[in-house]
Amino acid sequence: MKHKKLTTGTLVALGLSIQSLYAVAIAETEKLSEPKEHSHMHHNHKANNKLSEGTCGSGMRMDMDGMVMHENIDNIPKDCAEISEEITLEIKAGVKYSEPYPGTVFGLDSHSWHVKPCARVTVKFTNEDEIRHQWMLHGLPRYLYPGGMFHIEANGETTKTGTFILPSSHYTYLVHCDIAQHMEKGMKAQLVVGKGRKDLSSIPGLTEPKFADTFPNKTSTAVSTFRSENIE
Ligand SMILES: [Cu+2]
Repeated sequence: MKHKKLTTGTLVALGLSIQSLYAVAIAETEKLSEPKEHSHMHHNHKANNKLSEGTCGSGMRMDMDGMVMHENIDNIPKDCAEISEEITLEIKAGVKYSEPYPGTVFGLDSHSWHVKPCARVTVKFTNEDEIRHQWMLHGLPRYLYPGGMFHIEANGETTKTGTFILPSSHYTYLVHCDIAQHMEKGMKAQLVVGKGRKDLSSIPGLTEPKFADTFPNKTSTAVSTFRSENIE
């Protein structure tokens, strides 16, 4: 078997792909494990692990079914005296949930959730489609959540569960699926904490889009013009 030599560039690419295309990264890693030179491969594995820790932080779990990123089970935000409530949100994602909302393709069984400030929230995210979907929350304190983000990804028909703890502020957080066009086509939601802020725009079933698509129907005009010119 031909052995592929790893360069720094390859390792960097591998590290980056863990964030975006982790499935490819896993496939690559498995391929890299095949060669028999154990000492050499061990070295590469260590380098790769270091790189992914540096890129993604410590709170990351990943397997073939998907991942949970920036999970926080027991680190209470500094502005919270204690956990206010333990809440589990069971959330379903899939094409079928877009049906009530014309113009959307993807959806969630609910697009708005309410929890208390300082709540410990466990999200049980079930993807009912064969493609990837994500439940990505933005705006969390960055000293606890790198990039202010908590993220679950479910790769195909599977359930992924992850936990995070909210700070004390009353706020309305953006939740979306970051896969190309999924948010624009319906996978946009909000997590309302306490009194929240203003509802976000373009939440299916809740708020109007900021820039609505219009689908003018020219057929009726064309038909009447045709009729007046050719029949009457
Ligand atoms: Cu999606």
